[in-house]
Amino acid sequence: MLCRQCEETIAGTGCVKRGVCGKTEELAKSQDILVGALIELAASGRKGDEVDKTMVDGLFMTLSNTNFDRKVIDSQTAKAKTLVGKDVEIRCKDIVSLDADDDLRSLKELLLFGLKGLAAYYHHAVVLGGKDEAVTDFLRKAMASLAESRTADELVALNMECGTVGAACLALLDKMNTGAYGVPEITQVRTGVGKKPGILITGHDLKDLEQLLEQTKGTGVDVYTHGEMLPANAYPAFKKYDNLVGNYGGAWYKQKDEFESFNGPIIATTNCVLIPKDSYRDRLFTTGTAGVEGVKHIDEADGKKDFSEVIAIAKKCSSPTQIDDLNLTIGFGHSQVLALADKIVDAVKAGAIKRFVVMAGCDGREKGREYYTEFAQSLPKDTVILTAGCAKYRYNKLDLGDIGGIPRVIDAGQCNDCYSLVVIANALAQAFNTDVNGLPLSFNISWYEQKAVLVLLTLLSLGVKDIMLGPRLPGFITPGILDVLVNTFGIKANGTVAGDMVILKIE
Ligand code: SF4
Ligand code: SF3
Repeated sequence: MLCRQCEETIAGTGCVKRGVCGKTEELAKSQDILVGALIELAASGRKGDEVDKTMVDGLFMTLSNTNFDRKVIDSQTAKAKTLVGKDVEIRCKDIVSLDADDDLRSLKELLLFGLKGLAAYYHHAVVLGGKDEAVTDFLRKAMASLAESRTADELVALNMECGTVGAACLALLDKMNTGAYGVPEITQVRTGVGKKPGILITGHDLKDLEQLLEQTKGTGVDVYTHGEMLPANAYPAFKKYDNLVGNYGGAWYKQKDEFESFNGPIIATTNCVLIPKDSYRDRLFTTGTAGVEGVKHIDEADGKKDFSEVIAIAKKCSSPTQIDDLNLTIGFGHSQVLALADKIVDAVKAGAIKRFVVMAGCDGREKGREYYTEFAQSLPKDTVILTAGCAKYRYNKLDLGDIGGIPRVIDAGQCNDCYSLVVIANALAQAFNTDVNGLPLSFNISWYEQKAVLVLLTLLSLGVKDIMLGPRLPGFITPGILDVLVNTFGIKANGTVAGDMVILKIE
């Protein structure tokens, strides 16, 4: 195996025997074959809802920390092959075989990983009834291009198009989320625990949360959010449930400890799910594209998921062991921030806010990521952090205060809500009659998986320059392609983990 699609890949170059994530050689092979089959499906020219669903689900399943169940991956491959209509010979049996030339291969990997992120975000929108043929048309076109001979210029253009389509997809997702559950409101979320038994729900899928809240109503079982589900607490549709009592724990990589101490069942709706410890394996459930071999999976039937088994287990469990008891302020989607826009613009004009720093993206387990906590702490007091994604867990429990009532950490939500950051940045640019690069705005993005690759391509396609990317540059980027990223977009590596630190200084 050679997998280097995430930031934690071994030595920054590639997992070869077993993934840091726990992926085995056999599973990696199955996933490569699935990606190959999806490329063949795209190249076959077939279209239609079934083709698109197979493509979107299949790509999402191969995202880091999403599906560790080889049977599920192999059956998705079989679906793709059936749709192609013949026993296809899969040309791309592993990612490295995409191209002989290192730079071309690097650009194809960048595209493939961006497409995985795009498929994942599109999946979230589709769950809520969203549809945009521009996304699925592009997915098919770009997947097919991976098996073709393309020049570097053509591949750069496809990567930029991936970012542009990504922006449209994130806008669609924003529309679906707010259409279904209302506009997020500024909300205080408690992290302490109650005395009742609880169910912990993690991942990004809001529809799963909705169904769980409905089914746990009046059962005496509380529901807590974890990881990327934290922002759900800000939606009006979920605030009306008394049984949604707060958020438990932190980012995905802490789940092995936090799922254990939660004491009750856990539902993993999407990435990031880890291979569980035995201590909580029996009370872990997956659903949707998430999966772990030997862990129960809850399927959808007629648009509904039945969580009764989870609720029955919860009733027999003790209440969660408290980790901390804080209040987190969340819910700064673009509507809330735009409502505060005049106040923010006045604060900038008066010199009370000197700079905004986008610290969005992913969290991860490496020690070097403490940099993000230290960075947030050391920022001058007249600086405001804009965030989305699980990166926020590095500093959202610090009390960084406010500037004249404007909090110094403006949390727009999940990585799925990165669209809000784009809307906010554009609104600021308009207010100051400049473009995003002309604002007192810096980007210090931390990445882990392929949704972050898509968000990065989206920012580049929108013309954002001088992004600081860390804690380490992608292992699939060759020196030649890095030169292109540095020269064209001013990308900088903070290299916190690799040790070659270029620290972003905000003064
Ligand atoms: Fe390694 Fe990341 Fe691939 Fe897992 S997803 S095998 S950690 S590169
Ligand atoms: Fe986090 Fe996986 Fe990326 Fe959604 S949950 S941001 S790492």
